Amino acid sequence: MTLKRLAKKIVGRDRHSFWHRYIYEKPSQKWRNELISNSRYPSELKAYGENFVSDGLLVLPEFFKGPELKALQDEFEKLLNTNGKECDHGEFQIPRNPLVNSQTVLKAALDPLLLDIQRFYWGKDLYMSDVVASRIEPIDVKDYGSFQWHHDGKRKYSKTFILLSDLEPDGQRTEYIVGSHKNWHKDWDSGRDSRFPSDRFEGDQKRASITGKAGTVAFLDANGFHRGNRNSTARRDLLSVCFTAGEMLYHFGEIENKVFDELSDLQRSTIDRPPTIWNK
Ligand SMILES: O=C(O)CCC(=O)C(=O)O
Ligand SMILES: [Fe+2]
Repeated sequence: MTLKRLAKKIVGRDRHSFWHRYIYEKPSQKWRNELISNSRYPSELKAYGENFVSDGLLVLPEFFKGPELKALQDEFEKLLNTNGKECDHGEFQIPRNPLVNSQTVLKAALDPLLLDIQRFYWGKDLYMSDVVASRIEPIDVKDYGSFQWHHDGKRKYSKTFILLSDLEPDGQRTEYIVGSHKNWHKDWDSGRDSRFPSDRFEGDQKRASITGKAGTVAFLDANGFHRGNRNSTARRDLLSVCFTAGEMLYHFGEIENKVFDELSDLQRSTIDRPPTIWNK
């Protein structure tokens, strides 16, 4: 067997090949230790970071509160009114370009502690790959798209979710199978291979939900099994910030100088990527 065929046998039909996982993604413990020793919140960062690494999911209740939360909610409402696009089934999305041109959004998305938790997870420098915001109205619909069990088909790919509305345990929540971020999905080529029937994780002890008051922040690795839920309980407003160390970068379009100028060096290097590695 040739080396190429052997590699194919190991990694399946994965067009990203194992280089992605073992070279782009491999965390460095030394790098993590330095991150902690340079942090203003070393003990929190270590505890949160280790939790995220072991579970693939971490929830920080009411991280944003008071005026900071109100500013973020007002900005979401404003951007939804000016730039929101209606999708199917009472779903509205704000595209990435207006989001990356909002100082209020970037301040929260790249908050120093939240960013460091993501950096700890990857154990190396990373990029903000994408940012999306959505409102889902309370509607009962059959499972579709991300509202069915799936993984994102990108291998390791982490997200920071910022809840902008209260989300009850029976609400339009995201569910996650704790620990499933370590899975190696051997055969997937299309969205279809990465989606699963609704009863796939029924009764699973490791099934957890992202819920809480507005301002709650959750971290998840979308390589793990997860799903959104649609039902008629209450509206959900969500800001979702995506991170990667190497591949899967989405084109933000122009970022205005006045927005860029307000950022720290670390925040700038997180959103500013060489054009050659843009994915879309
Ligand atoms: O909307 C949701 O709760 C699910 C979102 C999702 O699957 C994702 O961001 O990867
Ligand atoms: Fe997903």
